Amino acid sequence: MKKFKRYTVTSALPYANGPVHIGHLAGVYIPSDIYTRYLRIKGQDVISVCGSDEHGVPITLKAKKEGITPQQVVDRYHKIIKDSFKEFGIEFDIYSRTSNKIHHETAAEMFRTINEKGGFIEKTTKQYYDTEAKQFLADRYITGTCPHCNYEAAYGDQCEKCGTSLSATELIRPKSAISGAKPSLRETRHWYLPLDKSQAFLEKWILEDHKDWRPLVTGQCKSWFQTGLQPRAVSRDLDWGVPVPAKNAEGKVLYVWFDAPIGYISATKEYTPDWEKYWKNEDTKLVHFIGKDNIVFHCIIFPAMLKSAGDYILPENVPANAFLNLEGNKISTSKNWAVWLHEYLRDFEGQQDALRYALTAAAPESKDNDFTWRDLQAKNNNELTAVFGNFVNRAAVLTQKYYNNKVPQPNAFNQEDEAVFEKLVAIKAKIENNIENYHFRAALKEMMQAARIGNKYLADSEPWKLVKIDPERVKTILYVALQITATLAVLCEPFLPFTAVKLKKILSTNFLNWENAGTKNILPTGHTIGKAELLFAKVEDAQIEAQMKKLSQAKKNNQMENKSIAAQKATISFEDFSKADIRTGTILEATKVPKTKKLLKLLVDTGLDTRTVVSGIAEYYKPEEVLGKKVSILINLAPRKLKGIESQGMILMAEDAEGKLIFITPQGDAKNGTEVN
Ligand code: B3M
Ligand code: ZN
Repeated sequence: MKKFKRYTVTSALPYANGPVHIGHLAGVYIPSDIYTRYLRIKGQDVISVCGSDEHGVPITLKAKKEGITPQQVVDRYHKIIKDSFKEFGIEFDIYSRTSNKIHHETAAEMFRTINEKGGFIEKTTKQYYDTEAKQFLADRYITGTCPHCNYEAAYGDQCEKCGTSLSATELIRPKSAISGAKPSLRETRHWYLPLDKSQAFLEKWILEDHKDWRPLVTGQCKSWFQTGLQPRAVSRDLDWGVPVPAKNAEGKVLYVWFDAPIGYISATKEYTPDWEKYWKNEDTKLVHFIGKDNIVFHCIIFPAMLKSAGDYILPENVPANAFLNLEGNKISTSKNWAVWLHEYLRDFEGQQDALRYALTAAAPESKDNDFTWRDLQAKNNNELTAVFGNFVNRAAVLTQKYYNNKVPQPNAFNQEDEAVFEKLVAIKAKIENNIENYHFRAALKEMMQAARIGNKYLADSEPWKLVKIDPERVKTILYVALQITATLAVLCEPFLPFTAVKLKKILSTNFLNWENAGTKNILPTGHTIGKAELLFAKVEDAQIEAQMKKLSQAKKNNQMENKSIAAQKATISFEDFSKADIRTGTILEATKVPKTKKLLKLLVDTGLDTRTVVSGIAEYYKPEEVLGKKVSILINLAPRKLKGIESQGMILMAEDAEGKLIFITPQGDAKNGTEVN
């Protein structure tokens, strides 16, 4: 393995169109913070850079909706996000923002460099234009029905329901997000990054040279490669963003995903004039912390940009996480189904480490995972408080009581004592190995194991009983216990930074470091420790109940909203209705459509014939569950191709408040082919 001299650690730039929630924390910011804190303690040269992503259509849309300027939107959220990170102990060396001058200059320069090297192609294509609003409709300015899963509110760049990345012209029934009008196509000229030309290089670099990347990451890259990389537009017709620095580029800005990752570089520039060593030196290890929805941008597009710009290093690893759910449901900003960091900090004052602990333990490192409030309470009360806190408190209080706060002189260590030290050394090595390989959950478990060992050591040896019978042995026991607490103060720092500070204060030390952690004399005999104080506060039932109440309120509001969304559609005539030919039928065969999450291919007996229908129900039904099912089927819907399969009809489904699809099954024994009127 290559030895690196320094580290550049980046964390995905949060969009400044809303506050940060626990999904962001668990997926990106806590892991990157653990990693960089660890490297700093080990004395490595490391910078951790981040900042607000202040361009892109979601921001201009929000501004429009609220009747304020995009700058006002980003100013508001930049402050909330920056302050809450700081209060939560996410320790960036710099938290910048992409509306900064230095970023505009850096992004423009990168564009110019690539352009001068002939790294772009220019193409004129037809794009949607809103004649009422008199503007082109980039990305989220356009919505419509997803051609893959039929979701009606898909965006021009992506369907959030099935995750497919789209181009606006693929949408069925496109609609302007500004005026609601049906857009028309107009010619426009843009710059494209010819990713197809980088495919061979990227494939080798990812699939051969970086076999150690997470399967989640490599898997997504592979599927992009299989489809074949396509040239990707890096400019947009918008008035919010970095103006394209080229001739004939009036009214055009850089695509947000072109400028945002350059934000890592501009942040570094803002941090130090010596920035080049963090971006252009082969001895620097570049690591991108991101969520799984950002994989293609960090593993394919940004590396292709860096490579065409020349002399930049590429990431050594991109440890992307899957998603964190909340109480069994997908976190959703629009449904307010989330735990917002700034609100947590207000509701759980001084309890940052409780959330850091719970989120690290539940980190979605290989697949989506769930966060529950009861779990946070249990982890805080039964593990942090009852094990870690209890142990430290006993050790400190007994030292105070028996030895006037001084670390006692130990006698010879017995087997148990030696075993404790051996275990601490092993734990420290496992933590190192796990963190260096981005296994933060496992690393956290090991750290907690050290606390468990301490707690058990005191519980088993019962110095409070022994003190009357064998005071000499008690000296050794407390000496050992104090060495464990001091080691814990070091080992817990990457995960529980607030606890580490408190613990160092209790131990009254400023000389602990990663090197001496786990040794037999990290805390020397005669050293005077400080006053014992409680490391963790309990999370009370009332706190949890208040949060659950908030969530159930959000659920109620959504149901009300859902009802209003499902309000009656425009009146149609009887003729209109009778055009629809709906029959009862039976599902004869069902198979999953390969490489999709949502689609089942069904063979349906309609009474008239048997035909193939592709249905977006795979998330709720396994093929074997729908075999033999009686259904209602619309049979005269114009056939259309889904994933290359011609679908000849539509199975009628109801969608409940949670989005689950339910079959409309005829009651009684309707023969196949019976008309539904
Ligand atoms: N702002 C998207 C996101 O939060 C985006 C990340 C940019 S990283 C360069 O998912
Ligand atoms: Zn879709």
